[in-house]
Amino acid sequence: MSPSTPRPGSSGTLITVAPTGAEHSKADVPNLPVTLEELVRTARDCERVGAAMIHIHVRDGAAQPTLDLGLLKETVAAVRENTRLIVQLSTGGAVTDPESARLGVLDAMPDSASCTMGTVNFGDDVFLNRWEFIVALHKGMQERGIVPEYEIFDLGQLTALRRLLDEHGLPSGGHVHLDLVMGVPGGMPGDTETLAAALRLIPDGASFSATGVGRTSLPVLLASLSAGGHVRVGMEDTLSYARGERVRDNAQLVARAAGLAKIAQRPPVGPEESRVLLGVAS
Ligand code: KMH
Ligand code: ZN
Repeated sequence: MSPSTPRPGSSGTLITVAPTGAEHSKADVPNLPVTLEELVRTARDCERVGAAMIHIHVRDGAAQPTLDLGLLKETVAAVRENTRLIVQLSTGGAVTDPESARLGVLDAMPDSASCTMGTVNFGDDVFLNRWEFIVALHKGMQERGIVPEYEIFDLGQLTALRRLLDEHGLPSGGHVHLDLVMGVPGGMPGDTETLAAALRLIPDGASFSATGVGRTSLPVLLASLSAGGHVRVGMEDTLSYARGERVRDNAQLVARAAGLAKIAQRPPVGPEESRVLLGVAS
């Protein structure tokens, strides 16, 4: 399969919204959705303008990142009640979260969960993902029927993904989907050349999306659309809509991605079609 050929089922574009993340503070970013009510409203708004999946980090009552299992379960239930979006929980959490709590996220039984494929410098911090931990996440998802999204912060992590699949088999659902997270200071740059280089290393038959952090958001979005990929947007990854203009809300970013996907003749696909694409049970 040529790298620029849209992969199976990807004649349309799956848009994921990552609305919150673990890095921004509510004090600095007042429009960041942090409460359950704000998150549900965001999920509905983003579904309305073209998102099919939501990548969730939750916050506690003080708006701090948390992996509290009760809150995660409540969040999964609330988003399912109010939308048809595919619910993906982050197992990346914050850089300070212990492995045990990150593995515990799987007990909230989301449709999908992230699985980062290696350690990366993350600005001034280190986002630690040991091999044994990656294997534990992969197996934990196989056992629970959760569909992973493999998060790729650097090119060598695609080699690690091949090793994981060779040694431990296909994920639940039988389909491999990954997300290129580009432009993190310490990871791969967010540009077209690097995205093209990544395509050579993506396992055959896998689908991919891409997200560009900060000012790489638009170049990565356009490069991924042109390469037959899907896209992730949201305030986890960027707070700037245009030069000198802050993001109003997550739906603004999703609406722009949906518009560009239509222009690219690869319009947004809804949650049902995206479930088929990713192998997520309905
Ligand atoms: N918050 C970052 C340290 C993920 O969600 O899986 C990791 C992250 C990746 O956001
Ligand atoms: Zn995340």
